[in-house]
Amino acid sequence: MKAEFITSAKEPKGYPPTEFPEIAFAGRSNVGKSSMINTLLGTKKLVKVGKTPGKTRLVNFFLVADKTMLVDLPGYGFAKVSKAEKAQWGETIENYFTERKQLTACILIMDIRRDPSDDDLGMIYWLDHYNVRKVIALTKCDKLSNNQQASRLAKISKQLNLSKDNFLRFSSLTRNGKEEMWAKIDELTSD
Ligand SMILES: Nc1nc2c(ncn2[C@@H]2O[C@H](COP(=O)(O)OP(=O)(O)OP(=O)(O)O)[C@@H](O)[C@H]2O)c(=O)[nH]1
Ligand SMILES: [Mg+2]
Repeated sequence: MKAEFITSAKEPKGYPPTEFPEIAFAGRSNVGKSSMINTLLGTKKLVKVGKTPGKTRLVNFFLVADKTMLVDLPGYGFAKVSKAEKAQWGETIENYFTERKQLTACILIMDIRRDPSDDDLGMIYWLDHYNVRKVIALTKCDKLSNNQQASRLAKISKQLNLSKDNFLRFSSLTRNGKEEMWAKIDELTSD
C-alpha cells in the first residue's frame, strides 16, 4: 500500500493544506496509536513508537493511497510528566480536534485490559457532541486469550453504554483486526 509521511506540526498553522478526509488516532499515552498506524500500513518504521509514554509529541500526517490521511496524535493521561508538558500535549490534541475541518472520524484506542479512563470518557463525550464518527479499537489483544478478550469487550461495552458494534479488537503484534480496521476506515471515509 502506498503510504507517505506528509508532515508533523504542533500548531494548526503547520497542518498541511490538503483536502483528504482525515482519520485521527487518539487515546492514552503508550496505548499503541503509532504502532497501530504502522501495522495498518504494513511498515515498522514509518511512525515512531516507543517503550516510554510520550513518544509522539506532534500531530503527524500520513497519506495513504493518495486518498486518506491517517493522523497520529500525542497521547493523553500520562501521569509522570510535568503539568506544563501535560498542558502542552493537551493543547496540541485539542487544537487538532477543534480546528481541523478535514477530520472525518476518530479511531479511539484503548488497552483491552484496562477500564476506560476519565480522559477516554471525555474524548467520547466530545466526539459525540461534535458528531465525529468513531470506532473504539481495543488493542494489545495478544495479551489475552479469546475468552478473556470476549469478557473484557462485554465489560467495556457495558461501562461505556455502547453496543458491541462500536468496537474492534486489534493487535499490532499479531496484526489481528487489521483487515476489519481497514474495512471500517473505508466505511468511515466513504460518502
Ligand atoms: N503486546 C503489544 N504491544 C503493543 C501493541 N501495540 C503497541 N504495543 C507496544 O506499546 C508501546 C507503545 O506503543 P506506541 O505505538 O508508541 O504507543 P502510542 O499510543 O503511540 O504512545 P504515545 O505516542 O507515547 O502516546 C510500545 O512498546 C509498543 O511496542 C500491541 O498490540 N500488542
Ligand atoms: Mg505515538
